[in-house]
Amino acid sequence: MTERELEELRGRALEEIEAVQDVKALDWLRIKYLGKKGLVTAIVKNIKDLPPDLRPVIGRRANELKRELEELIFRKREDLLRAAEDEAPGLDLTLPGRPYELGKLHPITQILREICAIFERLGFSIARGPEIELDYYNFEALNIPPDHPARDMQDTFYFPEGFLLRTHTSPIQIRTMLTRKPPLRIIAPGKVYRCDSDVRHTPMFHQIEGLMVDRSVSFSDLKGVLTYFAKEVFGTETRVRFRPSYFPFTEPSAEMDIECVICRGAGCRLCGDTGWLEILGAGMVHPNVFKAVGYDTEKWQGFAFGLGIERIAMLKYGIDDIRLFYENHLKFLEQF
Ligand code: 2U9
Repeated sequence: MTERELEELRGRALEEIEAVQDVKALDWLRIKYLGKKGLVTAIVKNIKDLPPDLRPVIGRRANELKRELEELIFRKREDLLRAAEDEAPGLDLTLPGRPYELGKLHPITQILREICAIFERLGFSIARGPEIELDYYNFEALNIPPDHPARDMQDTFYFPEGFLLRTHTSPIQIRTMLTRKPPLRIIAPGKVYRCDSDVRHTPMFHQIEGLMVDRSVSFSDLKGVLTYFAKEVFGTETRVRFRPSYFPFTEPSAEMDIECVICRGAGCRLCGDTGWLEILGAGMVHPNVFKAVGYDTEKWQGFAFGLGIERIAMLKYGIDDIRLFYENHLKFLEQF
């Protein structure tokens, strides 16, 4: 091996590296020159066989060449990889965006708002109150003393010191009457709690109650307002009827039925062959309730009503299991 031969080898290597077009071919070149049996490697290995006077100069040149080729191959590899990247299809900004699902309100919230809007059109305003209530506002002020049988049907979760989870939204009306003078027209929507659990009952459900107090409010006002409400929710063709009933906080009391949404009065499984579905309770506010809030029963009269939102939603949409509202299955919720 002479210095000239070494220079020729360098020239060929540089040319070949320069000409190479892809990483794989470059790898083969690296093996050809710098691999275990590579051309440059062989020179370095065989230095000991050269005449002693040539050894230092050829040894140095061969090592320089090895480093030069290593460096060159490394750079060439980077260039080839970058070029391949530039050619690859990149981000196409003209592609249409990926669609995403818009969220929507829970069906119970939708119906709750729809019903509130109906009563707002009749001049009622929305009132709210706490879900953790005092026994006094939830029961006593509503003419339900501690030994009253109505307490049995409205069992709930009790906290110490007279607090409980409200069993209806009626305490909202009590609180409103204690802080406002009549006349008033209010709607009290919200969550309520009872010790009940089956296909028609969940331990938490939603109610809307209403209260109208004025100098001369009669049972016919009650009938007019609630008939309008039923026709707005279930359609103007829907017939209604009132039946006598009992609630501790109203006297007289009634329940309102609508014509069955399935059989339209003919009789079917949903309405138990009666042709009618019960949708709410109502009545004229009991004098004891007015007394509890300090309203003069000689001057003021009022009607009140209460309904369960889940029940209305189930009848309106033909849902047969109340628990579906709280299982969070998107297939169910997406339908509303
Ligand atoms: C005050 C005075 C009177 C609210 C009323 C009903 C009749 C009624 C039930 C319907 C189905 C509850 O959700 S449900 O289980 N409610 O039948 N509620 S009268 O009467 C009041 C409320 C507040 C101060």
